[in-house]
Amino acid sequence: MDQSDIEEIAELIADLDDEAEELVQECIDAGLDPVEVLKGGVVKGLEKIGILFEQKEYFLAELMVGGELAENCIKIIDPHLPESSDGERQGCVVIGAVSGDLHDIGYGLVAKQLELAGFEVHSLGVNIDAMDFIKAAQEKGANIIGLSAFLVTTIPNCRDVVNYVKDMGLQDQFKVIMGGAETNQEKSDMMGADGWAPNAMEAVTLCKNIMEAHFS
Ligand code: B12
Repeated sequence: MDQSDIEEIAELIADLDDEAEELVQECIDAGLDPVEVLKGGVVKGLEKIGILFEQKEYFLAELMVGGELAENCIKIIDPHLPESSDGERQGCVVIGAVSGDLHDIGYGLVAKQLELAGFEVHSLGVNIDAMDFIKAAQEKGANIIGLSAFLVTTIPNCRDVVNYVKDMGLQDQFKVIMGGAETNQEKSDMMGADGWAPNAMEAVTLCKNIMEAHFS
């Protein structure tokens, strides 16, 4: 088993072939790096599906099948992801997909990595109203509110959360971060967020930096 099998996982996912699940299991059993199986295999496969959707070769039904297949593969990889915690509690994060957005695979990976890095994480789900992020952050005593947005139409909804935090004078209590396909640092700055990360690994670094700069 080697890199070519990881590439094959991406191909199988893009073809919506559930043999991807077996190959993921085989790669994990053979001791291949689970992070590489996730990134180079599963996430790559979803990227390919996104491209086929853009090219109008795939439609909503294919996106749904692909999303489900990827989720099943992630369940196999999940228990093998390396822990990067030094044992100390790092801080508390509430995270979810903003109002109108149903994409939960990306933020699910961020939540998982944050947990493995020692953060207390509360996943709120998808299609979460701006005020519900604030309520959950208050209830859970969170330091960081994580917003996930995958659609050009839902990215602007991140601004509502940022505005509530400001209007309610909670800027010192909660820092707001965002991420998701179609987001970038520039859009995050435009929304007034305190930080942005392109992937789960960098989201952990971002949250650690925020904890050090604002809550230590
Ligand atoms: C699977 C999928 C779906 C599935 C989602 C299933 C699920 N359970 O999540 C379903 C079928 C529901 C779906 C629906 C739709 N989708 Co869709 N979908 C995708 C697809 C193929 C993969 C998304 C994914 O999960 N990727 C895997 C993760 C791991 O990706 P990732 O971005 O690398 O994740 C990392 C970062 O984003 C970051 N991150 C994520 N969240 C956060 C949060 C924080 C705080 C931080 C710091 C970081 C962070 O960390 C993640 C982990 O490393 C993408 C294509 C793409 N290129 O993204 C389209 C895509 C996002 N969808 C798209 C569209 C258009 C739709 C629909 C509107 C289609 C339709 N006609 O109905 C609907 C909208 C539904 C809704 N209201 O949300 C478009 C969006 C285009 C745009 N410009 O807005 C895309 C880009 C496809 C395309 N190329 O056109 N979709």
